Amino acid sequence: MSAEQRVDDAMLGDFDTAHRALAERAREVLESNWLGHATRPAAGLYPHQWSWDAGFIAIGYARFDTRRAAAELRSLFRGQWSDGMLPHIVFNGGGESYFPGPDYWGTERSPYAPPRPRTSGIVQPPIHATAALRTFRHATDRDTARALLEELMPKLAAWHGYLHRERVRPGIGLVEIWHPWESGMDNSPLWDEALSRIVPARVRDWVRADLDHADPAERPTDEDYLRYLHLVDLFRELSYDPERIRAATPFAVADVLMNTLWVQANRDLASIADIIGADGSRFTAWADEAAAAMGEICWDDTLDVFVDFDLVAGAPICTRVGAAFAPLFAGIPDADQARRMVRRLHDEVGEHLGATTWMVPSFDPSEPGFMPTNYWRGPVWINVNWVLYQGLRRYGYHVEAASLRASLLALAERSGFFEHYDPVTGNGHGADRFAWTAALVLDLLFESGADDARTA
Ligand code: 2M8
Repeated sequence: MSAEQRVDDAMLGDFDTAHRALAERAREVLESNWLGHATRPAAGLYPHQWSWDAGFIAIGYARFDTRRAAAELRSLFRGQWSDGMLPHIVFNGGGESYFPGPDYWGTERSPYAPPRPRTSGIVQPPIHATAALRTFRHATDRDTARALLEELMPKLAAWHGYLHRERVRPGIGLVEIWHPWESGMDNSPLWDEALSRIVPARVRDWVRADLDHADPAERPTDEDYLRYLHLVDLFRELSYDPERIRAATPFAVADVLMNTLWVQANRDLASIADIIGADGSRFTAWADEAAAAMGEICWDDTLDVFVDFDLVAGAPICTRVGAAFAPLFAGIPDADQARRMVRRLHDEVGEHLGATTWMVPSFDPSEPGFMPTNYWRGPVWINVNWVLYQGLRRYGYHVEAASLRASLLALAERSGFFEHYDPVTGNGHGADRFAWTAALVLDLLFESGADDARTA
């Protein structure tokens, strides 16, 4: 690594030697995934730019390189559609193999899709305003960061406008997803029942590029993929018209993690508006609306967590996933609910994984379908745990937060920067040198662990 690629010593402040080395390795992982205009999640498996990955990656860059964080977000918004939709993949022009690629998506059928860059036709969780605000807050050069906020404000407003206009049904107040890929937690057990109602697509001659790069036992099954493709085929036939999709989709879920990030992103967009002297009152109203709806629709008084709601079945999805604890991040639970959630976390994580760790796995280890190395059906993911860490701090659970941070840093130190980790062994699985893992480890390193301990 060249001298200028090393994380600046001054920026590493009080890091001890081990953490300094970890930060340099994380920085190097990000650098190796930098494509010149954006950061791919990982070589081979994910060669393009993904939407919520870009947000998490920008949060990491924000700690040491404002311009790189800005470039990451700017690059993603080059793929924004004219109706405000921010697609979940912005494809590179280079023809790297990924399935389904731009030809399969066929988004040129929509009058809103840009001709270039080519994109997918669905969304991912809206972490972008949060990433932009953190880029400003951590910037050493506030003028550059303020210019970024001014540039992004109309684009973020259009993105949130799309979500509120097209994804919030009147009388519900929650953003809905129309595809498991929109949640970011692709093969989570959350979707099993809803997907079982979907007829697998009859696609001929398809080749899953992901299986060239990953162990099939750690990926969704072909049956899952054919159902994912059924939904893509339907959306393409409907020319990606949100009104027609809303009326026809067999999959519509108000997801807890999506709505948590939506609430916080609206609060953060209101703060951005404040900083640049614009009116952000509608974003505050949207945050309040969704937070109240989560309290009414998603709080489960028996499980002591928030659960998803299947809008097609008209029923809650009482599946115990790690993301159920996410609402702490956005200040959604009241103090009593938060206390009950933390107690539940203690029982679930402590009992099954040992009292020394607070890392939350993607699926409850006591469930029969728990699979410790299969993607979103058990492994620990750093982004969900980063969300939980912020939430624990927000509610004053500083001891738990400090313990979670220490566990996450120890995991990366021991096993490297993997896409996900076996919660029982701590071994890394999925893609190695995974960008958001490196970015969020960097962010956690810059958080002052000493502050957690002091305020405990
Ligand atoms: C995974 O999803 C993509 C489809 O969008 C895939 O499996 O090909 C998910 O883990 C998702 O959350 C993530 O954004 C993406 C890229 O890291 O990979």
